[in-house]
Amino acid sequence: MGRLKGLLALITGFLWFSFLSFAQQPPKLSSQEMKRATKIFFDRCAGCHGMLRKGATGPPLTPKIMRQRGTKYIETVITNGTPGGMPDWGRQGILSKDEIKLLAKFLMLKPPEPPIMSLAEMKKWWKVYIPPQARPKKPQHRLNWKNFMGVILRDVGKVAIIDGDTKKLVTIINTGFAVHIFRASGSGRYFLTIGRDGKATLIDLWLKKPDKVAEVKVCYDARSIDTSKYKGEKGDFMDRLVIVGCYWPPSFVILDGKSLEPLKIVSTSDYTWDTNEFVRESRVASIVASHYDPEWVVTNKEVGKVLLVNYEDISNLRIHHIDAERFLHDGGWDMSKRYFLVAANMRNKIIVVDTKEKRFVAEIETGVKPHPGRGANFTHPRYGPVWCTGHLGSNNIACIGTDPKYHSRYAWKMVANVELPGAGGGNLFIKTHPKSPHIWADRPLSSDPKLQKQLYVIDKSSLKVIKTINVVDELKKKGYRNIDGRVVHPEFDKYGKEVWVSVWGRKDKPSAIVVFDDRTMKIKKVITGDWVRTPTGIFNVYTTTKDIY
Ligand code: DHE
Repeated sequence: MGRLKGLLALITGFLWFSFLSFAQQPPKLSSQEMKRATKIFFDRCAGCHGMLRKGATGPPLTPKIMRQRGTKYIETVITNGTPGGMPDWGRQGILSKDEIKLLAKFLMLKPPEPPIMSLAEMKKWWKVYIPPQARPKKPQHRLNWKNFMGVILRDVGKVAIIDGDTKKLVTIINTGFAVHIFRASGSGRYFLTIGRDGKATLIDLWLKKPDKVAEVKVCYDARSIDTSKYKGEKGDFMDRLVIVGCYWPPSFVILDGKSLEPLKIVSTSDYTWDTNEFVRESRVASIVASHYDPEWVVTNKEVGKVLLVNYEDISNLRIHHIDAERFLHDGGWDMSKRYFLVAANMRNKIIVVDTKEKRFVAEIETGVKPHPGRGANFTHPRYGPVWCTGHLGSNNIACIGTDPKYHSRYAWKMVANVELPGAGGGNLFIKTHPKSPHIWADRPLSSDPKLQKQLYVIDKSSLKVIKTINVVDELKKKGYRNIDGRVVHPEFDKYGKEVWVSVWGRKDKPSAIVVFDDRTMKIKKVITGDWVRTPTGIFNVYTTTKDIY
């Protein structure tokens, strides 16, 4: 009996050994295939899994894990997605069968080490189209520029500026590959954009026809940008500096605010806050600019630290490191702009940092993969000031009390949990305005194609969803039969009366930007035309400048 057992163990061991040796055979790719696969991976996968594939918002995809899974399994996942938030690239028709096969093989191999960029290399990309001294001293048009809306036309490498008062297109500006966000300078005069390709542009809204006055590429992969907003006893820094947060190389870069000349690179490779392990690819996620201190709040994603970067003297840069949680993603200010709340989305938590006392305050579990955008602030009759977030993985909008002084019972506790109708998560952004009784929420990442097109209006006092709007169906009723896509990023106008939203359609078809009346919740205007291609984020100058959300 004992001998038989021994023999069986030997055979099982041999079979496992043969299986593993077989599973670990790396495929061969020609240099051209490698180049093509690297580009696809960069465009579609690196944002969530990291260039070095160590994982963040998405799981790690190291060659060891991938070879154990096998190419067939990987192809299935890339084609069909997962309930955890992985997009169904194949089913959506974004990646072809051929590309999926190539990617699956690529993932079996060691990731190529991406290049680094020096200040001198950045300067080769740097262009000033109109030097600061040649720019106008006052606006050269009579439009209400503080109510301009910047709209990202993602896949055509452009942004549009639309006049919020008249809803007319002011101009379209070439910006480069897949702009991610707009931010406004402290004075509001300049709009800044950052592309996934690390290219930043500075747009002067005072020109007769607003246009970019400077641009520069400071990394190969980026998601965030902000400016210096502080003006007070410690100096006037309004519009003087810009910061770009990079995914690769993992770093942030400080630039001159009026010319975008790159001034300083700071690496964010660091040790995890808890286990003290070194992470080469620890990337910069969200950045906000303080209104009360010459300081940026910078989130160091993979190591889970919040950095308070004092920009008073960039040659003697002071950085305060606050241990928080992994992996930090998007976040925003509470109503007082003293506390910064940010998602640690792989731990299902919101982290609170006090920028006045420069310390960690609390962590709150809110739902599956919180995704606040910048969040939504309002004063509730019972709980006082609250800040809310939506979730990628669960269908709830959670609100947290943010006033430890006068509403201490509720501070840093989840005081409300509003359920969105329909199963699953998929919410990306929520937005409100102090003058509005509502919070608006989208759901573009739902796996249900019907829910991807819906908007939800939540009443701030009852904390209930009072209306569900299928935007694409509403457009059809109005005769816009060809407009289709995911509905994304609600944004209020300056006055809190309108809510603008993008219908994120296909690149080869015109789509629409839809303006709702906030009070009646009905469509007020449909902005469409051949130029409206793949609209995503929409940003109002006034609310972005003042951080009203
Ligand atoms: Fe975003 C904000 C990262 C996918 C549109 N996105 C942010 C921020 C980060 C981030 C770190 C916060 C910036 C800040 O406040 O300084 N986004 C990422 C990713 O890593 C991710 C998950 C995957 C990727 O490969 O990029 C990703 N984001 C998307 C999209 O697919 C969206 C919908 C369209 C697009 O551009 O690809 C998208 N992200 C946005 C928008 C904001 C944003 C519109 C700003 C929200 C705001 O109101 O401030």
